[in-house]
Amino acid sequence: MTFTKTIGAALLASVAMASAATACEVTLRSSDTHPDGYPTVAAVNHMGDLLEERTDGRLCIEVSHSAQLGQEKDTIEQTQFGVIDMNRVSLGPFNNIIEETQIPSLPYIFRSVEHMHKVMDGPVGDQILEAFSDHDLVGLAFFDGGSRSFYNSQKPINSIEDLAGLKFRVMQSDMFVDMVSALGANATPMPYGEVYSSIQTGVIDGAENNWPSYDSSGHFEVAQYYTLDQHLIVPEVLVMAKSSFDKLSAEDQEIVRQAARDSVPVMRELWAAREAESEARVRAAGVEIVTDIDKTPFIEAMVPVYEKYVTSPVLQQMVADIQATE
Ligand code: GTR
Repeated sequence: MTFTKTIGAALLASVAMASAATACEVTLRSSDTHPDGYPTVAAVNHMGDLLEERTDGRLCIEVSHSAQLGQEKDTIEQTQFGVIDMNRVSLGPFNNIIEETQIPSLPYIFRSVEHMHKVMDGPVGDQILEAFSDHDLVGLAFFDGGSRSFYNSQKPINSIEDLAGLKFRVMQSDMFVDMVSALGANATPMPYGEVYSSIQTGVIDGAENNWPSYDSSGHFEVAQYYTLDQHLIVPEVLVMAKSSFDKLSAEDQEIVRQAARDSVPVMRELWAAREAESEARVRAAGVEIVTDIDKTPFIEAMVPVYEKYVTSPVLQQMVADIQATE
């Protein structure tokens, strides 16, 4: 009897599991370069839970984390082709493809993270999300990426002069190459996944990123000098392949958009907690951190970058709108 009951229970459980697995009519595969548990991955998983709930399990999301589907630049192309349904990436690798994404990626464009939230939650954010539609993508939501600062394996950076001659990896964006050159250093664009070994082998001296990425990538192990110059506050974005989006009914499309929007406050909370955790972890690991850096020469050095990239009236208006946002 007990035996039969056990088998019965096991069978029921496997039937339940099978039906749970097959209940999703559509499973959207979403890419992320970060490991499981990272705030961006957790936020897209949360969005997936909302989708399942709101469509009675018809729509699901499966996040392929840890760059399982490739490095960001390649996964962007695959998303444009519809091979990948969704993608959570930084705006940086979009800079060379969609010029509107350059504006919130400009160095020192935001006065603070709060300023960035205000802008990206408002009309400029909507304008950028809209710009994805000319590139076979649907812009769904912006996530936090904190502020990015330089780290390297050679020496502490106490002033802009200390950057001279050092070689830094940047995301694959021409604007970031020019940003580093304008600061007097050398830039090498390279995929995120190659940075650790490139620092270790001396191909580059360092890179630049936020606390959680500096921590989770392990870059702090090979580049122990981190200077909080905070040159970038680049938002991250969640996009969907237009071809995958177009397969959904108008009602489901709206559910997807809303679930993405609803994941944003959750992401922001997870992000703030993770920033504090990561900072504590790398400080405990003995990283040397320079916090009192004079940012004025850094900001002044960015004038030629703005001149080169903020060219059309549309882009100039976006910059003016951002600066006017209180
Ligand atoms: C991280 C960001 C990633 C990726 C990475 C990089 O902060 O979350 O999407 O862009 O930086 O530097 O490539």
